[in-house]
Amino acid sequence: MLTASQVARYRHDGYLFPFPALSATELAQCNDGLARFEHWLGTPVNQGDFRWRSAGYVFLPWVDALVRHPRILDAVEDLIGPDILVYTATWFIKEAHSPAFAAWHQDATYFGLMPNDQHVTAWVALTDASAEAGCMEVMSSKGHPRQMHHAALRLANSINGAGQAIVEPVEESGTAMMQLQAGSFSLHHTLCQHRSAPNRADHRRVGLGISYIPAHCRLTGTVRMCARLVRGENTGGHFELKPAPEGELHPAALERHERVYSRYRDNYAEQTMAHDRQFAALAG
Ligand SMILES: O=C(O)CCC(=O)C(=O)O
Repeated sequence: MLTASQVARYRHDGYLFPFPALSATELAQCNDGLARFEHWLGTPVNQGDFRWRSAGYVFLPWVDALVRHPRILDAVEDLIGPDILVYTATWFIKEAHSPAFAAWHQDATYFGLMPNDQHVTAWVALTDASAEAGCMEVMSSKGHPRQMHHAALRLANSINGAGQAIVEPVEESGTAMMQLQAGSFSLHHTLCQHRSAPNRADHRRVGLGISYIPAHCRLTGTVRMCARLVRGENTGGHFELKPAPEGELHPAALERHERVYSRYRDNYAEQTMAHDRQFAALAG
């Protein structure tokens, strides 16, 4: 699906967009599904417990269908090969006129994946993500992606779990606003620096960030993470694979999600400390 020049651009810049994915019917099904989910939660996803932002494909069949969408997987396959796992998927929702934002960061920082340059995020817009609505802003890696020093600052109103930010000088050049229409998606590399501003629009900005990795990836930490095989073969066998949900909010699937989420949290906490140690050693 991607042309050779698109793949070359991704390798150089670390991002690509926009790509149409969902039909009008599929988009409506996703937005209806999100409304049912939030009705069940009794609160918008972004105002509920953090666990509900994560790995919705474990207990919601329509999210499972979304992370397996052929148009998205075809593009991802062109970047990371035919054997594909979903490492996690995260809701990134900003209410209309809300202060939610993301500081400059790189997704690789607290994931603990090896190799650390294979993970790609497909960010799927379920409503328009314009600059006014706080779409992602990305910075070109200019052909030299590298892991930068972050701190889990717990920044107020951060859309990212650890409220993390890059804490070394960021040279802001070669940036782009990844504006997306509802139903389309962008791709960004795990070492791509990105951020997003508050939503100043009159509508809710809804996105799902789907983290794809090649099945040969492993983890550097001690936690055996869960993953969902979405295409090809489980060539590495380093993750505990999770099946499709039995049904929407099925008790067995919800129980499985607790395990998936707690492993995710444990790994994230371990990796946060590992990142701090790695950069303290470099400084010292
Ligand atoms: O949705 C946003 O504004 C930020 C998303 C993000 O940080 C990501 O997809 O990695």
